[in-house]
Amino acid sequence: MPRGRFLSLEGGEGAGKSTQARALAAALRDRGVAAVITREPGGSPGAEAIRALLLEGESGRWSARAETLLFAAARADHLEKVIRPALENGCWVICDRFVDSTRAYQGVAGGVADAEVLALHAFGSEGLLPDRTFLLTLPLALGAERAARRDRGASDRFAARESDFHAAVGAAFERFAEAEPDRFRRIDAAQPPAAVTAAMLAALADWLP
Ligand code: Z5A
Repeated sequence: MPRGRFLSLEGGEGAGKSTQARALAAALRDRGVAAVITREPGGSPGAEAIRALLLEGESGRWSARAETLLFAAARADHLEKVIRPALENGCWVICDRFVDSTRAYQGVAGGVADAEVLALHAFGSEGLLPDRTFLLTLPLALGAERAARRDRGASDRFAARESDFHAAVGAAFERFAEAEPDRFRRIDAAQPPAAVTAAMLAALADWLP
């Protein structure tokens, strides 16, 4: 059985990653591709337990180093229990955030060196990277507005951070995309949802049946 494709969606808050993960999975299934949607932090029972530790509580509850370790531990469990088995069964995996989020949030915006994040990823998750990563781009203010409308004032430890932090995250993602053009595809996420999904499908045309 051929291994499935591993796709990740990245971007700042409110970019539409969860919306597009669902839409992309439906579009792939329509084309006869078995697709599994999952997310980070979380995706397996153990990683979902770590997700609660990471997202709840005071903004300063964990240092960036402690967060890096927690995200890496959650990812190791998620990969072992969900992502790898699905890929080995021939399913395509659509993951809402993956290691590039740790590189952007804890790394560039949080001050942890990229080499340290990648060393932990090598240990915890054998350095596995997605086959293709969609970077959903849109102006920070529009993303914050969408997320605020969805969350009606409630925000987690990350969404509550200052706009400088979110700007650093956005700039980091742009740099990663520039550095790895074979893996990344930039998608304009300010378009209507159906146009965003169509752009992602077009960027998968080389692999679609
Ligand atoms: N984090 C980290 O620091 N390090 C890591 O390694 C990882 C994560 C893996 C997880 O939060 C937080 O953890 C995250 C980074 C950090 N925090 N931040 N910021 P989460 O899992 O709760 O949520 P998220 O990943 O941050 O999701 P999000 O960015 O808030 O949302 P989204 O998935 O990108 O967007 P959405 O929910 O699909 O859409 C938002 C709203 O906009 C919703 O009402 C939609 O109906 C609407 N929408 C979506 N698309 C459109 C379009 N195209 N037009 C108009 N409206 C739209």
